Amino acid sequence: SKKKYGLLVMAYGTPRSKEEIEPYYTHIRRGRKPSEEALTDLTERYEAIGGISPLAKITEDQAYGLERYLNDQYEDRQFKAYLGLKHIDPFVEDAVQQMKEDGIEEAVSIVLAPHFSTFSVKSYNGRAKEEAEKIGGPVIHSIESWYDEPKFIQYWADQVKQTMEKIEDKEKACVIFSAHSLPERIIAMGDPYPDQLQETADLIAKEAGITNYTIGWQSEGNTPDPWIGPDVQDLTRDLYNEHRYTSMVYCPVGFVADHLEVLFDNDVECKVVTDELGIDYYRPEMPNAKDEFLDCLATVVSNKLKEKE
Ligand code: FEC
Repeated sequence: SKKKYGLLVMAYGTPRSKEEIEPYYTHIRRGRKPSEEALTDLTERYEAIGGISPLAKITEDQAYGLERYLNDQYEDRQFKAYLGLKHIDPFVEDAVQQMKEDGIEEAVSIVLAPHFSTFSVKSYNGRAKEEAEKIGGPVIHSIESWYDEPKFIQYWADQVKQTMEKIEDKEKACVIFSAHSLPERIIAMGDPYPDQLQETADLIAKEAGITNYTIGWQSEGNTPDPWIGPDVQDLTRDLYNEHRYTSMVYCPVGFVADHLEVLFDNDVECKVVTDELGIDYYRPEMPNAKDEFLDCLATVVSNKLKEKE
């Protein structure tokens, strides 16, 4: 019979109802309740994108879609997907416990975010391994990053090319590749996150044949520490002032799904700036659970398994 193999898919998580916004936000803030004002602000952002984020469903479709792609590919083993979320149940630890209960001895883990950082990928993988050690759970082979996977680059290059076809004056269009900002102190800690975003941007630009592009940061948190910049909104104004671009193309390549940080921070907030400048706003489609993307993730996982065998 086929060997049972755990597939731990980790992602950020999102509130599934209005009632879940407060506990979710409290978890993000490491147990500190948000102020009434901050909670209202966040609730209004969810309302602006339709009440609740589409992320919960997309994350599930990605996890179970990836499981299906891997099971089609392998004859000797049966993958079983376990969803482990960072800020809402099922938490990363719940998924590890479930794997143990199901008798899984070995697993591979992937985070649904392409770039490594101590604040994101390292913390997901750390939580999974810590729980596994604590309960004598499965051996977990963790994928650290996949920002340069050729199928990932190809996905975005295709999206950029398709978007460029809609733009008449291509010389006057600029692409902004962005990721979630993080506190600046990660740079002093030698975190590879900013360099990985730059490399993703360079690879996509080369493949898509574009030269007007740059990287930027978005969605920075509401804390007193300095965050990595330039923020995509400020960057839009600076690029316009310097080059008089007439179209801006936003590629939030640090994310893989339609969610608040894209549907609000790009589609509402960046759009306010392009409207104010009187220029065109474009935001290519996110990978979500598209076939090309599930195939990309399956390649990342099978490369990891080949590497250790
Ligand atoms: O519900 C949705 O549709 C959106 C889900 C969502 C994703 C996401 C991705 C990332 N975050 C990262 C880091 C931080 C840091 C802080 C922070 C704060 C928030 C808040 C919400 C939120 N994040 Fe998030 N993030 C998403 C949602 N994030 C809501 C709280 C309100 C706000 O500040 O807007 C600051 C924490 C603090 O206060 O100390 C840091 C990173 C990613 C991308 C990687 C990943 O997906 O893991 C990094 C999706």
